[in-house]
Amino acid sequence: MNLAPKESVDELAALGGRPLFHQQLNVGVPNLPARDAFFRRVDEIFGRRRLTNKGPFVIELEKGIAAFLGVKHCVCVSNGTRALEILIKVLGCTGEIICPSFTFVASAHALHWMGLRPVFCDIDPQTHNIDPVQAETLIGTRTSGILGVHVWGRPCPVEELTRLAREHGLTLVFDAAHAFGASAGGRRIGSFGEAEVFSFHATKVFHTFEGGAITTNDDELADRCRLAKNFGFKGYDHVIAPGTNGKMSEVHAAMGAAMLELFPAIVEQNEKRYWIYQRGLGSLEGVRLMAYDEKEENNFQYVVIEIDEPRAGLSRDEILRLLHAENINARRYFYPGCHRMEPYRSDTSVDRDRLKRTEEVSERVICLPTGTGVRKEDVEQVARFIRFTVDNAKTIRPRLSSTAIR
Ligand code: T4K
Repeated sequence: MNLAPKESVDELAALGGRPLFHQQLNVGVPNLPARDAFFRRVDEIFGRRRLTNKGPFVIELEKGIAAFLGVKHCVCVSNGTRALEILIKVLGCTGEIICPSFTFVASAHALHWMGLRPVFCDIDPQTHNIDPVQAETLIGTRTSGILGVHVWGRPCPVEELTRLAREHGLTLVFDAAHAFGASAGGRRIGSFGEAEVFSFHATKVFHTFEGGAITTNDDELADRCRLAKNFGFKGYDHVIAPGTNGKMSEVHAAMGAAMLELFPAIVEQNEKRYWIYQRGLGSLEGVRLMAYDEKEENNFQYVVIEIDEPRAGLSRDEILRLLHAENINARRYFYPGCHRMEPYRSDTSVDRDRLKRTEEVSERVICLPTGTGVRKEDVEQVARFIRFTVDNAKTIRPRLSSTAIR
């Protein structure tokens, strides 16, 4: 049982009242299949004693995902970060790669870890996706590619980036970590650029506990990724290329198989929660709820709001502090932007002026709890609570202490 909605400012947990939720309400609570759908597959794994390395569940999952996304090849990998690293290594990228700073730090780290330099590009503040106009200005003699990111599962400007890459002879890949089941121009994400990379981390709409995949229509590239994720082995003792260990295990793939069956139902539940937030917050002064494009397929896994401090009467961090006190563990992804994280912030050649919109957006964004692990009534409570804070901003603000966001 959680508490009834707040009726007065004195009841706010940040001001000494009791929290709205007894237990923490998190962003990223995993969606789960029925126990049986998972455990009967685990039983099969025990029976076969095939635990990893091209096991039947991995092969089945790769086929299932490729069919679902409408792409020729899906190569399952141990996680999304490793999948990015393998892909850019196999593609032979060198020097600099243009990518947005407004993304999860793994996008940039994967490049850095492979000895490349991420050149950070600003975003379109409306979509939070990479700005292709600025991207073009960043192309230099050392640029070998572009890494587009479909932030929040909304497609980044695929057409413009494809044109840019073609005109300048650059490699184009996409970080589609958020975009499983989403479409761009009516076509499911997964087959754009040379290849795309998904994350199947536990917090993702479709997951395999930990996991990821590279998807592509390029037969040779798929073969090379398969080799690379298994130490370069072709057959038992024939190593024909350098490689690493990026294999997905059978238990992970078993979870994936169960999740794939459930995926449409999860999206339906996500969408319901998104519309509850939309009804609760859609018209609230100073709060912009990022809309999904109804012409596209969407997975609705991220519910993102932006706080316009002058109009809301409270800053993003003040609202976050109020939410956290109520045990609503909303997140400020992707604060403060990769370029303000190490090792990139110590790189004195990074021009922060160029990344103004990234900095502005990262000061305004809040991700709200959603997904099948969060009850619809709780979503309603969260929306009502945010409305309450904005409606009472004038009274709340002077009483808020300046404790740091955790
Ligand atoms: N590119 C992009 C654009 C990405 O967003 C990501 C990952 C990647 C690449 C890399 O893919 P992977 O290598 O991860 O496959 C999380 C995830 O760890 C990360 O996968 C994700 N993006 C990112 C957006 O969010 P954290 O540090 O916030 O996650 P974590 O583990 O603290 O979980 C968040 C909350 O979820 C927890 O506070 C509680 C809840 N939770 C989490 C887990 C793992 C649960 O309730 N149960 C769980 O099992 O980064």
